[in-house]
Amino acid sequence: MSFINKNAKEIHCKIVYYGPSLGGKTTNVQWIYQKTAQDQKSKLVALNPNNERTIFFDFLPLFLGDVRGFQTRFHLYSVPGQIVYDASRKLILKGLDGVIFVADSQKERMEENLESIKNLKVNLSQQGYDIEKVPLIFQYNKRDLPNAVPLKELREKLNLYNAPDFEAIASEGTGVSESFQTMAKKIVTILKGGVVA
Ligand SMILES: Nc1nc2c(ncn2[C@@H]2O[C@H](COP(=O)(O)OP(=O)(O)O)[C@@H](O)[C@H]2O)c(=O)[nH]1
Ligand SMILES: [Mg+2]
Repeated sequence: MSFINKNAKEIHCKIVYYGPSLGGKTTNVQWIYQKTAQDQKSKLVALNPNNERTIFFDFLPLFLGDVRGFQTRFHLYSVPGQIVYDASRKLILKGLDGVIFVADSQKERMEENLESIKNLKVNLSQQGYDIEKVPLIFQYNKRDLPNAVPLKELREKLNLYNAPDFEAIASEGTGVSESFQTMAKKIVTILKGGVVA
């Protein structure tokens, strides 16, 4: 759920990057941070000092325009993907407006992708969200690697929700902005009271 700051005339929205360990969640958030001008963003914060580099920051994406005189400030979080950090993942999901699921395209990582989606579904429902209704985007990352599974197969196996999806090479920035902007626009449409398929 978005949070409204009437004094600052801002609506705060939260996007969570979810997915298996080492899939590229932190790389996505870091890329957007680096591409955002200094005066539009907060500091980049590391949540816990494990090797998963769980990070967050917030910023004002200028391309969106305003919602009835309010600017939209987006908070981006990367969750830790490893199974042992389930408590942290649950906590980070609280108050979310949308999820970008970063899948690792490598054949060897398919099982972990599936496991992570199952985990997302359970954790969302524990927070009172329905995976079928929450704004959701799939990003098939690491398309540059030779062992990447064909797009069609990823779609069939992972995107059971007919969510918008994108191919990405997050380490080169490919597909990162597209994924974020599609999610941000989706959230703003909802804020404006529009219908989102
Ligand atoms: N080859 C390749 N490596 C990537 C890509 N995206 C991220 N990586 C690398 O994968 C590793 C894990 O990325 P990270 O963002 O930390 O994953 P996270 O655990 O999901 O946050 C890092 O070494 C990244 O540089 C990609 O598209 N292609
Ligand atoms: Mg990470």
